Amino acid sequence: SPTISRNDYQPYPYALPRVELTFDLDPACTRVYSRLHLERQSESPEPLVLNGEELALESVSLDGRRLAVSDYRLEDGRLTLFPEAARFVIELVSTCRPQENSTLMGLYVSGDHLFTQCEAEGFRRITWFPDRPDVMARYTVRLRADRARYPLLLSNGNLASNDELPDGRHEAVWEDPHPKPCYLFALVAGSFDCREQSLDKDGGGQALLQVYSDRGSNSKTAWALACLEHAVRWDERRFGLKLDLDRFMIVAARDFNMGAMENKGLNIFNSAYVLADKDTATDAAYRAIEAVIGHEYFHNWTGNRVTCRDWFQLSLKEGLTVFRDQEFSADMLAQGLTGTEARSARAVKRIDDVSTLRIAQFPEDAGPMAHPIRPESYQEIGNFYTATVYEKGAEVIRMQHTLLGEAGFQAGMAEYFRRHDGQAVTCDDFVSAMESVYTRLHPGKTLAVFRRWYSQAGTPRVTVEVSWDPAQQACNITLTQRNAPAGIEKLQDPPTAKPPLHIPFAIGLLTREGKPITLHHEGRQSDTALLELTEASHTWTFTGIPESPVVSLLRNFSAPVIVEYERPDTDLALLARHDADPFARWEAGQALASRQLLAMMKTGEAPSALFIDTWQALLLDADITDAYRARVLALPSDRELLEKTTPMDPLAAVRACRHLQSALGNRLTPYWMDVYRKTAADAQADYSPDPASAGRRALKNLALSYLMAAGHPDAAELARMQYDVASNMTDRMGALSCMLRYGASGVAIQVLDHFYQQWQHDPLVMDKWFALQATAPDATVETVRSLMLHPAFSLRNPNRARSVVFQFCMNNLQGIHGPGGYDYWAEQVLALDSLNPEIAARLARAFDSWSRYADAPREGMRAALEHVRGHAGLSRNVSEIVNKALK
Ligand code: BAL
Ligand code: ZN
Repeated sequence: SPTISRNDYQPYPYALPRVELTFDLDPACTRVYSRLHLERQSESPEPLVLNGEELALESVSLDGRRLAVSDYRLEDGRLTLFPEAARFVIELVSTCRPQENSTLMGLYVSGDHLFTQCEAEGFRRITWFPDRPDVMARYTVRLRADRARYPLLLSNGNLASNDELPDGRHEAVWEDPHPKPCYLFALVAGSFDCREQSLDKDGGGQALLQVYSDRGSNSKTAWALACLEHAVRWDERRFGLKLDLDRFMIVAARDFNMGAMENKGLNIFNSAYVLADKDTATDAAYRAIEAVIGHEYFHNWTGNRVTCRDWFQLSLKEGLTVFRDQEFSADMLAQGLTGTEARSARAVKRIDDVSTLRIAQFPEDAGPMAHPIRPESYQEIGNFYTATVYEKGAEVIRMQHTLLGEAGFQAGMAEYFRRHDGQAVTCDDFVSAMESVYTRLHPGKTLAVFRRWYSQAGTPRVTVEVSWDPAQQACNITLTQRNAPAGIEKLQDPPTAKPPLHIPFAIGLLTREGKPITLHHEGRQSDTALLELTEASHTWTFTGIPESPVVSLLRNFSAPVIVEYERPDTDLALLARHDADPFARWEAGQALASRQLLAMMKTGEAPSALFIDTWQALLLDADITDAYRARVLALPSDRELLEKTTPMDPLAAVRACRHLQSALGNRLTPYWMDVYRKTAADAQADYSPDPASAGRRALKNLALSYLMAAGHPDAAELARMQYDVASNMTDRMGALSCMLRYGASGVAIQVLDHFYQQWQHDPLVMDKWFALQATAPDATVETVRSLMLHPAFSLRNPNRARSVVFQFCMNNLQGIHGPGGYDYWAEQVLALDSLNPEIAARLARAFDSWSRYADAPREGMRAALEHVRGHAGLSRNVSEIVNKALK
């Protein structure tokens, strides 16, 4: 496949002020009439190139004159016309086949409905068009369909008319007042329930907020609508950004490749991020719905009002919008709290986000798909909706927030919109807007070095040296950064030079009693100092430090780096108990736990008294909230541990995690029991997803898992009882997953069967049922094969494929690295590739890190990758992934 490079960008030679589309909707064959009003941007004639895929072209006219086949060129997904005039109208008629479209890109059928997905390059599967984000147009869309089958016809913007047509058909006309790129186009046709409310817009007027979902599911959309309102209010309050629409619609789809899509005014969502009630959704699902609804809503400004010039700039909208949704979620968790409580509530979100970054993005940055947050090249853009572009992209925005402060960052945002509202721009444009404020706040300083975060791949390593000078009462801290080649950089000869990055590195110092020491830094006094490392190495001196301090490093995870610092366990234990920065405090406990796990893997060593004492202290600390306690008492997952080992030995990682969980369960039994009994006391109370109640349930389920892991004689009974009396899905799932993980398999099978009988008609709950079984420790390839034979299984539905195939391949280390695992993976990648290349390519990435494994698994994974690579007719998506993996 051809490689597309960022540096080859050329502006489109035509402006497209207006687009008129008419759809004769039919699942078997939909006919699309398109009128494009074009204006040449250059002096002399230029060929007009339109993109199209899987379309049948019926006719082309130029200014009303039908063109002969010899008047245009049609090849390789491109339709080229040769207009002479500077302004003209092209009319195209083409058809597409939604029913046959299993890729879920373009126009497709899900259930009884029709949906579209256009980002990144799906619009070309609907009609011939300049399918690139820098061509922005005003759309008028006329939808015609059978009224009985498709009573509701939605598109972007405002409904201009809805009229009857002959033969039981009807027609809706939608006008979108906002110019947009075609990737933000959407249409929906079907029969839905709708929950709506009107909202007083900031600055006057009313807007209608609507959530559409499958008939019969209206009782499950109250939370989604509430989240949407919270998101609107939050964006007004925190960013000063107002809703610019009279109508904002969310529609839930059962078949959806991603989480959701921010189409202007008509968001289409995976139903997993819309539907919730206490019986079917867990606390985690409630929070995820809030995050995704926030994310898509926030795109209305960061993505839609200002969009990307080209797809290399994807992080311009995604990194920024993830940062915004993270802040939204953190503010929602901290609502009504102040001081330490608010900080620890926000830290819970930070801990979860950093854990995701470390599990998904750090390995990506260390593997064959490593790329800067602004990639330099791609073969298939669908492969670059990555943890790097999204999550590391958000970290890069967060660092700018840290460097500028909240007020400075908001001033930078205002400047960004002042310069670029209504435009398609680059990541550089964003940094320039921020830099204009940064330079005003810090005369003489720029973001020139900072910009390298956009062009360098790989996770920087920062080495820390600390020395204390008793004579001077001074503490010297030296930070040294190392940026090793990553991904394809490793193949370059000579290796790419990687200059230093601008790393904001927050630190604190504690006394040996765990008390904070005030630091004097850059004219400010605080317990936390922000060190800005812009060179390879730099030393800072803090004076007035009366004793050799314990250093708290990378507070609040102020930069996406790996810290290297040798220190005794006793320092980590002290920080885990006393660090005033709740993130760094969690981090210290995790570091201590990781050392225990690594020692267990090497020598089978039992956990130290210091470690047990630390966990006991955390269990008894009266000053921390349940949600935060549930985070600090949890152990690193087997996947996190695996990332820390060289070569990677998955089965040893699984064993060590299990062993430590059981040892902690045993050694601290009375405490876990006490926590369990206290937190279980209100199990029958009315369910509420609020953070305090959810925190209590998280702690309860954690305590239960320790008791189960320890094989406590009462634990199985407690789990069974919790399942039986559960008033909500969090408690039910918590109990069931403990039974599957640690309990007697006979009981687990019985309960799974009960669960199935109860919830078989709810697809999202069935996804959980499948996933629980695919991730059970004793699940083998035979287990997942038999799950795939279940009548409710279908590879065509991405949520179902994810709940079985992805869960087994990516989250069941024992299963996938067990007998037949690699062959199963290869077989599923190929089966999915023939249906849905985007989803197949995501599964194909499961073995990105194959070369870091010990001999036997490494060779097995390589053979499986080679098998896939050798398959004839691979999609561009999968081909790019496996070829890069094997390079
Ligand atoms: N733009 C694709 C889905 C999302 O990131 O919101
Ligand atoms: Zn997004």
